[in-house]
Amino acid sequence: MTQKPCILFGVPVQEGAGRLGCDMGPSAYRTAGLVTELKNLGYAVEDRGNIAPASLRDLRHENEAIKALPETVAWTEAIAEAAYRAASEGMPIFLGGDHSLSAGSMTGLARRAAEDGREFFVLWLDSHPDFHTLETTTSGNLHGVPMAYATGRRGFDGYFPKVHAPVKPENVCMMGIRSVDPAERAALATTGVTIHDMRAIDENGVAPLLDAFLKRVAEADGILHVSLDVDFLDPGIAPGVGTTVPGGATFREAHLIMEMLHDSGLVRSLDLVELNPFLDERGRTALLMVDLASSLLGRRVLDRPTQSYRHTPKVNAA
Ligand code: 4U7
Ligand code: MN
Ligand code: MN
Ligand code: MN
Repeated sequence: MTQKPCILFGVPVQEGAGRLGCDMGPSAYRTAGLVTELKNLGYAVEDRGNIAPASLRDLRHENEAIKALPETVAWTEAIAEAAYRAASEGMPIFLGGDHSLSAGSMTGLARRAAEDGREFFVLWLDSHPDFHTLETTTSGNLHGVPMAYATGRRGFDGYFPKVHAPVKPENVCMMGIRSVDPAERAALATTGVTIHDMRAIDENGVAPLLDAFLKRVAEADGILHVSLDVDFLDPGIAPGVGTTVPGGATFREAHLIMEMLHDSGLVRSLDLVELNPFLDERGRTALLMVDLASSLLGRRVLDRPTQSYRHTPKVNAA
């Protein structure tokens, strides 16, 4: 098999979330059989174990709401480095851990893409945009800031690691959004981020919305990172998360997105974040997330690709 390996990293960061328990996420994914699933799909799998944070620095910010700034910064450093290195070796899959991990994964991956001369895109599947800066967060939970940091919004300098290659807001597509704070709403209105909130999904279905984005990625000959927050899913099917928001994606909406992503051939990396096994019910959320990852990596019921949404990145312009 000439395919590049799936490279798994456990990222037991939990300091970014409002409650404890996300540190058990990597174990839950392993217990739910992720490695076996990927091997059954024909991939070589390298589980590189859990990442450890870099050393802590004494950091204080004038926004007193902020929690665990030194810890989150230390994790971001270590994750970005791992992402940067692994991106040229295979398909990195980050097993969270809370969503602050994506501050590291996105910046490390974007740096590698920039050095390789590839246009970097992100599909953000979440009920939240996670677009707060260190100034605007009122909860102080830093799992609410990674997209602002990775797109190079102001105010992270001097605290978080330097962003070598900011993600272009116009290369970001968010789906499933249904909980946005006022400061995030204002900031998003002035950026080029594409946002398909739950209403857009209700009105259109996921397929045409995702198809339009995948076409853009393919036309730019880009590479795609997928960041999947458990709370993208409806809490009825995915209770194992600290921040449940009603009215989320259904089982089939989520799977269809994964199936289309697989058929696109564009995905190079994946974050699975915010799973809190302490809040789960008999592992069902962990199992569902593993199921979704399998769909993204090519599992299908019948040997029938979703032809109408198939994108072959073009080699030569017509
Ligand atoms: B997650 C929130 F106030 N916006 O800042 C905040 F609604 O990674 C939620 O998407 C952040 O789960 C959620 O605390 C972060 C809140
Ligand atoms: Mn999130
Ligand atoms: Mn969320
Ligand atoms: Mn959350």
